Amino acid sequence: MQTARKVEHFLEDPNLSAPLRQIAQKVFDKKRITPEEGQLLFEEGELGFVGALANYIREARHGGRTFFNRNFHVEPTNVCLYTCTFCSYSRLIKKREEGWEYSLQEIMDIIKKYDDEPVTEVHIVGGVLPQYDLQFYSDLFRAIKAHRPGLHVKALTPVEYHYIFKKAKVSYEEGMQQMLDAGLDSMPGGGAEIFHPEIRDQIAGGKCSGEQWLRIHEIWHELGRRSNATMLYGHIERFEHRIDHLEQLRALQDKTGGFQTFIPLKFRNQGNQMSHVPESTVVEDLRNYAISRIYLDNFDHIKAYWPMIGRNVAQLSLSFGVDDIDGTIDDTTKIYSMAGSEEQNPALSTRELVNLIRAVGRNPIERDTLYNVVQDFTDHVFEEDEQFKGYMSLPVVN
Ligand code: V47
Ligand code: SF4
Repeated sequence: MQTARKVEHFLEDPNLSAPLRQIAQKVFDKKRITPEEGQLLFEEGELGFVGALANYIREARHGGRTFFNRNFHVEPTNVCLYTCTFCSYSRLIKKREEGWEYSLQEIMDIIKKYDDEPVTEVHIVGGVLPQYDLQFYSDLFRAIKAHRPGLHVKALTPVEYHYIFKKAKVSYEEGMQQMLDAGLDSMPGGGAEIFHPEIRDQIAGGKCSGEQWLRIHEIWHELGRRSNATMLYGHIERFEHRIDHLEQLRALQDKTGGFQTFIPLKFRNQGNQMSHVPESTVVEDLRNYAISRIYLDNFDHIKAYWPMIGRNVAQLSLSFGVDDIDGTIDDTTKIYSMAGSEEQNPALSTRELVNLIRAVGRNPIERDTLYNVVQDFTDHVFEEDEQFKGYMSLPVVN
């Protein structure tokens, strides 16, 4: 295996420092690296080095398989009472009259538009406003399940849950049970940002703490359900904050095993309060994917969210530890295009996505939200008249 030979080469490389060689040995032996070693990778690990280690792990786990799913996003509102400095939905940025606030019926009308589409998941998340409370979301999830029982509802984050449970005066445990009963299937990874209070207090506008975010996921996992995790990087955080974040996710995953995929989110600097903060380079984005893959040895998947980093970097990421690409999308949400992503109209048909993955020598596999294989597109021949509109979802806030 070529990727293994590359790692073996590092074990003998006199130009590498002893601590970096030791990390390569650990990766080769499938052993866990420590927080100090993670910090060292961020400080000294060159792209070629961390990339080869991450690719070795990725290929050992998944070979060339690259997962994607067909989903669409619904954002009930793009106005928010919180003041996250990186977000274009924040009340400091968005005046209420500039936004939308959909009723339950309007959301159902959006969902019904996909009735004839081969989508398997709806991803629901948006700003936080008082009318979107526990009752509203319980009614919404029930209405979706009544209309299309097979559609997987991946909805809301601890940011909303913390807010709506507090407002309804129910405990996290009671609240998550009510969501489960109403039809919630899984939780997306948003709202994590950076857990460490030194950074979170400056950027996260008074929303739930890192501890609360982790606790709500833990309770959800204890109910036997799955969720994702994200990290918003490349702004005012330092490497030690990224390691702290990854370490807390790894520790919770040891406890519950409930996380499915980790999605690093590159900070985009337009249309928000942090426009003066420069964005990370592509080299740093790829290093961050790779080090995340190396560090999170108990996560099955690392996902690239292509609307945010662009198609070319998404293709590159598949050689730096990423095995999962989100998703197939409709241009219905705006937060990343508003935040400065080069993908201003991020629609990608299933055929385009499959070709994007194949073009870099990987095997496209359509999955459902829980990573059951829906269809292997490796050798699929698209018919001329085959209409796969498959939509990719755009962001989500929180
Ligand atoms: O938590 C907001 C981020 C996240 C900006 O679980 C920004 O499958 C960069 O979590 N620059 C929401 N990022 C998106 C999200 C997500 C996306 C795709 C798939 C899944 C999943 C989850 O978007 C927020 C926040 O970290 N965000 N503004 C910005 N200016
Ligand atoms: Fe609101 Fe989420 Fe934006 Fe923060 S990131 S302002 S909680 S929508």
